[in-house]
Amino acid sequence: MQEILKRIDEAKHITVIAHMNPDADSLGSASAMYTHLLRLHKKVSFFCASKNINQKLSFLPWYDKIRNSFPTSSDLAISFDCASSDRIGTDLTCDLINIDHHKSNTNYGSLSLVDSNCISTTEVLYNLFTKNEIQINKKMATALYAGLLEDSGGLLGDEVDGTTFALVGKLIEAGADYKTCNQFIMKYLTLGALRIKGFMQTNMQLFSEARVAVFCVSDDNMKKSGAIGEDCEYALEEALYLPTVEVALLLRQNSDFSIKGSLRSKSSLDVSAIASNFGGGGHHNRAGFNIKNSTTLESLKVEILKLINKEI
Ligand SMILES: [Mn+2]
Repeated sequence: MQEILKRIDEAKHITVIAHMNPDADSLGSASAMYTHLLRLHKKVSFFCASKNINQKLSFLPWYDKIRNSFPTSSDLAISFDCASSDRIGTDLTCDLINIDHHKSNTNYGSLSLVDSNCISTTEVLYNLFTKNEIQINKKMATALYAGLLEDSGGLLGDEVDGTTFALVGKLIEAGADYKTCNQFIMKYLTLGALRIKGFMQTNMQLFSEARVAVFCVSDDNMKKSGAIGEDCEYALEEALYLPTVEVALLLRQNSDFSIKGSLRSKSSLDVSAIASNFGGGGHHNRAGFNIKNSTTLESLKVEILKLINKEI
């Protein structure tokens, strides 16, 4: 931790990085650090390789500063919530610090701060700040709470315990605008998100005595609904509400015909192990992967179902 603060102290132009298709945890962590770095009078940039960033996160401080080109004059970069360096979406030449909470983190970068006991990367960052007597202001508290809220599944996830609620209390004490976070992250849906959710629920397939739910979404389905990738997660996660369903799988085709896979589990099945077969990773109950070579949704589905069936 001391080494991280020392590198920050020495750097002149620092770029905070959120992963591609960023969620509230990645953006919230980067946003909180951005605020802190400005207080240190550093030159700061906010990078995310994705062009279309979820509008529901537009309430986060410094959202309007996010750029998809990496600044050449940056001498230090800090990535947040990126389990592997390819989640960054660009090759870096400057020094890199990796702050994360994924068990599967590959410890890339010249310095890593990875704590898989934390529910969110914002919790890792909260600990870094408080252990080093760095004061958390309102903007930082809001951004940190946003990541905690999303990664804990709206504080309903299995890994939520008293420590989580204690942290919520501390962030609210520090001035977190939790009502805005709750509204935007938990209750905001675009028309595209609603339409793709309805499509996915209608076309959900069940396998293995309804213990496995599968969704296949083509690029055409995405275009017709007007949804973005993250919008497919609502139906995926709600499939676990069915008492019999232990694992849910989503295979979504991108416009370049690559395939994004997402997995959710509510049983002992570790979906990050399944995702690692395809070069991905994540958490025990939440994981993903990307496949670039040309394979069909159908053949990939069959292959993954075989792997899942071996484990359940
Ligand atoms: Mn996270």
